[in-house]
Amino acid sequence: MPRILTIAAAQLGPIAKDESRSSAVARMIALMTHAAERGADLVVFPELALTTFFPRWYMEDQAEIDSYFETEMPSAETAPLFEAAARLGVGFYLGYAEKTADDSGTVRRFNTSIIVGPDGTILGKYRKIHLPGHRENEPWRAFQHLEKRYFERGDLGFPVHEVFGGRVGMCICNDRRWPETFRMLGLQKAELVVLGYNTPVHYPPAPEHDHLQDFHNHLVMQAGAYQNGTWVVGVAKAGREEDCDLIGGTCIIAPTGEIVAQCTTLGDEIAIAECDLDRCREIQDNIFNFNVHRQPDQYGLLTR
Ligand code: ING
Repeated sequence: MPRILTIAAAQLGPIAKDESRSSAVARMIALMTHAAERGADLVVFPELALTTFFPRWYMEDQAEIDSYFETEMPSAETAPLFEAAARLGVGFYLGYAEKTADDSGTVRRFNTSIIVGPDGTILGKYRKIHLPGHRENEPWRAFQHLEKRYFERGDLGFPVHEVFGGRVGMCICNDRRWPETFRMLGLQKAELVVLGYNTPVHYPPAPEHDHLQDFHNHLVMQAGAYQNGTWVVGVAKAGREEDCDLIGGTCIIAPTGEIVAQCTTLGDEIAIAECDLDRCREIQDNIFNFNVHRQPDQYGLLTR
């Protein structure tokens, strides 16, 4: 019996600074409903999908910063998304800013994603490990990228969850650029990696690469898929958001590295594909059969 998972990549267009969570949730429910009508089992939303990409601004007032974080999941504003998922019988991946307190009462803040089952229960959580950008205000930039200021590095590692009949891993945005991310998940035999991203067209430290953002976006996800024999679904928050152009390029990639579906606009749009999880075997049992071909004793530098 083939393990076919119908996955919808649910791209969001811009979320305005003053747009409510309820508005973003309503937009996501509309996409989820459309995806369910087309047979989706799993819907993947972007990184930080409940608010505008707030790390683009330097803020000092912690209350203002915290207004972009969720202290509970689901909350009153996000519960309708969980209820829609349960009603439609679909699971989903959601990226959001997580504010929590650890056992000692210390407040922690992470760039987080969760995977939620078709009954609305949270099946897994990931906290972003590769935080790009910078920590201090850098006025020379057209816009800031202060993820290192507003978030802590994730502390959950790169877990793979047995969900939706397969082995599913998560990552977030900049994580996808690092081969280590996909290899950590690949070494756990991930069959599907789901991720969201907010990627500006303009990269202030190297503007000569601005025209390459779409190429680099697909390059790293296609490589990650092929080199680990896993499906990859990458979902953008796209479009001109508060005067910052974000790339689209939302896509579903097979374990062969082929893009099998992608969005073609910079707005709210789904791309959908039937993903045969057993196709991972074509790669994981052959060209990238780690047990047979990989030489970890030669790779000491990788973790030194
Ligand atoms: N955004 C960007 C990303 O890694 C970036 C940051 C943009 C890095 C362009 C390099 C080039 O896609 C997030 N949120 O990580």
